[in-house]
Amino acid sequence: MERQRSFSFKPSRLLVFSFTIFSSILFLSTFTTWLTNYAPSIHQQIHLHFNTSSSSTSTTNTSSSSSSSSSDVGDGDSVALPPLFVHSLTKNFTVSDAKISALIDNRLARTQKSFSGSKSEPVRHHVGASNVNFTAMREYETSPERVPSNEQKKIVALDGNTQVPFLKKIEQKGVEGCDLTKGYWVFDESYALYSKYSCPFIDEGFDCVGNGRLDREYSKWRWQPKDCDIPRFNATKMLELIRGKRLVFVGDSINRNQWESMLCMLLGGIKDPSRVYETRGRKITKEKGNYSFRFLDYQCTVEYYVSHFLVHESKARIGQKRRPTLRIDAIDHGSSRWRGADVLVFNTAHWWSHYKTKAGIYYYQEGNLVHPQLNVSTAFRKALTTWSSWVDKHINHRKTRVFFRSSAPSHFSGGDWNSGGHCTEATLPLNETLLSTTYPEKNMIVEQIIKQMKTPVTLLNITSLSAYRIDGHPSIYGRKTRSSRIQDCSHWCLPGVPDTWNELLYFHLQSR
Ligand SMILES: *[C@@H]1O[C@H](CO)[C@@H](O)[C@H](O)[C@H]1NC(C)=O
Ligand SMILES: *[C@@H]1O[C@H](CO)[C@@H](O)[C@H](O)[C@H]1NC(C)=O
Ligand SMILES: *[C@@H]1O[C@H](CO)[C@@H](O)[C@H](O)[C@H]1NC(C)=O
Ligand SMILES: *[C@@H]1O[C@H](CO)[C@@H](O)[C@H](O)[C@H]1NC(C)=O
Ligand SMILES: *[C@@H]1O[C@H](CO)[C@@H](O)[C@H](O)[C@H]1NC(C)=O
Ligand SMILES: *[C@@H]1O[C@H](CO)[C@@H](O)[C@H](O)[C@H]1NC(C)=O
Ligand SMILES: *[C@@H]1O[C@H](CO)[C@@H](O)[C@H](O)[C@H]1NC(C)=O
Ligand SMILES: *[C@@H]1O[C@H](CO)[C@@H](O)[C@H](O)[C@H]1NC(C)=O
Ligand SMILES: CC(=O)N[C@H]1CO[C@H](CO)[C@@H](O)[C@@H]1O
Repeated sequence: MERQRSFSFKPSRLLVFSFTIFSSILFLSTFTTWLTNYAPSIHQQIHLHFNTSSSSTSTTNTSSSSSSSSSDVGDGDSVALPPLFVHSLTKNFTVSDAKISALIDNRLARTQKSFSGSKSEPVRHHVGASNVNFTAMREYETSPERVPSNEQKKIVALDGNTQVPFLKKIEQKGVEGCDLTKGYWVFDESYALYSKYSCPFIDEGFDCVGNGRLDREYSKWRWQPKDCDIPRFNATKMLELIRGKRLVFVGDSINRNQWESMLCMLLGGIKDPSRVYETRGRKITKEKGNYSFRFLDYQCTVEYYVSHFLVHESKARIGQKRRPTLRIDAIDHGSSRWRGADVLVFNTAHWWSHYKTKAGIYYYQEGNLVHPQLNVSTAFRKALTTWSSWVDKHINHRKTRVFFRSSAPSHFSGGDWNSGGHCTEATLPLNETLLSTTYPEKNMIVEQIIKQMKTPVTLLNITSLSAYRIDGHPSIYGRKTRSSRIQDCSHWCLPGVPDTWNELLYFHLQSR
């Protein structure tokens, strides 16, 4: 009875029925139009990937990437460099979750092959034309939370030859007293944590993909400490940790690098990106050094203040002229904006160079005295002492967690940053034997000063682990208009190495 009644076509039901049909059609056609509009970028993507693989033939010569370049990439489907979104943006398009997991499996299997170095026959896959659920793919691509299960992950050792199935569940090994700085980089297909396409905050200098860099391996290495595991970054958890708080980065452009990475990583935990904005509507550029991004859903801000030296850049009359000096006895005047932060991440290092400090000649100033000459180490120590006194005086360590990030290594070979130094040929991390073993003196000074402070300061000791990552710099991909004469082997592509620094920061914040 009931059933019969429900199937009878009353006029009102007919109306509802036709309306449903109509809106479905409307939705479908809108959707189709939308997809059609996406088409140009699809082709560009596929084109890029085609070039990627062929270019790796000529530029890399390692066991891992040469094997990938031997594979057939004729259908535009990338073998070694597989960001998922490439496959997802196809015009013909049905929705099926089963196909997605098949695609991911497939993709992982292929990548494993390409990195095992044992594959000799060309691989011919037509995954590029697969039909996928776009929503699901985007989520996979952009959200750090969506990880393929552990069974699907593989570890590839640095040399690319040994391959260890990663079958065990990630169990948190004991982290008490674990030295996070000792370990190795493992190739992990489930990284990067975000992409250029999911994060609008990457500025030109770090946007290697946007500037034409074709290889992607550099964004897929995960730092594995020898004696413990660090948890994968969980954006939701991190946002919970800083709910209602101010997370503030203060330092040079390498800290801006890390800050932008943090913005991108956190965005993975936000459903509506329009609820993340710069409080004064500023766009990130190299020049302005003053940003505060608000995450409305968590009532927190993630801020960056430029300060090359942490102390005050000033001017003084020397002879006839007013010349720039550095007040190593006075904190940066921007410091009023650092106060009241809940998490502070400082750094300074790169600007303390012969070149940028006028060789220390009539540059460093204390009170009215401009030192005729002072060596960098002495000046650096004095400046950091000024910084440490400021922190001890103005920071309430019960409210604020203070970090100091150790210096990040540069990788110029054949010259310096301003004399033809380069790093563009590197697409894989350095092998242990090639690491420079000299530990920077500035880090030792930082360490000594932190030890004497009243305020507990956590050293984010990223120097040694980053030293492997010669492959992580923008090199010639630090700007849209490429010039091979000046390369950037100091900053880092995003996504990339600074994401790891932030995972360490997350680890420290979380495990208090
Ligand atoms: C690549 O490596 C092979 C063997 O290691 C070597 O013979 C060849 O010269 C290298 N090619 C380039 C371009 O470096
Ligand atoms: C889907 O697209 C692929 C490649 O673009 C093509 O080979 C295939 O025929 C298309 N299928 C349909 C049903 O349009
Ligand atoms: C597509 O994927 C999303 C995310 O997993 C899911 O919510 C949605 O139901 C899927 N759509 C269909 C029609 O399966
Ligand atoms: C991330 O953290 C949130 C909140 O604690 C939790 O619900 C979620 O399961 C976590 N995601 C992963 C992948 O662990
Ligand atoms: C590092 O490189 C050297 C020389 O190329 C090689 O002999 C050594 O096996 C490599 N070590 C590792 C851990 O790959
Ligand atoms: C940072 O890590 C490196 C590598 O383990 C170590 O040699 C150095 O002493 C550490 N520095 C500090 C201040 O802990
Ligand atoms: C940062 O912003 C404040 C307030 O808008 C301004 O007074 C200050 O000069 C800015 N500092 C820099 C380095 O842009
Ligand atoms: C800098 O000066 C100090 C004290 O005069 C001296 O001990 C140190 O060796 C000097 N460092 C350099 C790099 O010249
Ligand atoms: C940017 C770039 O290298 N583009 C090349 C991609 O590959 C095609 C065909 O191999 C070349 O014609 C493009 O110049």
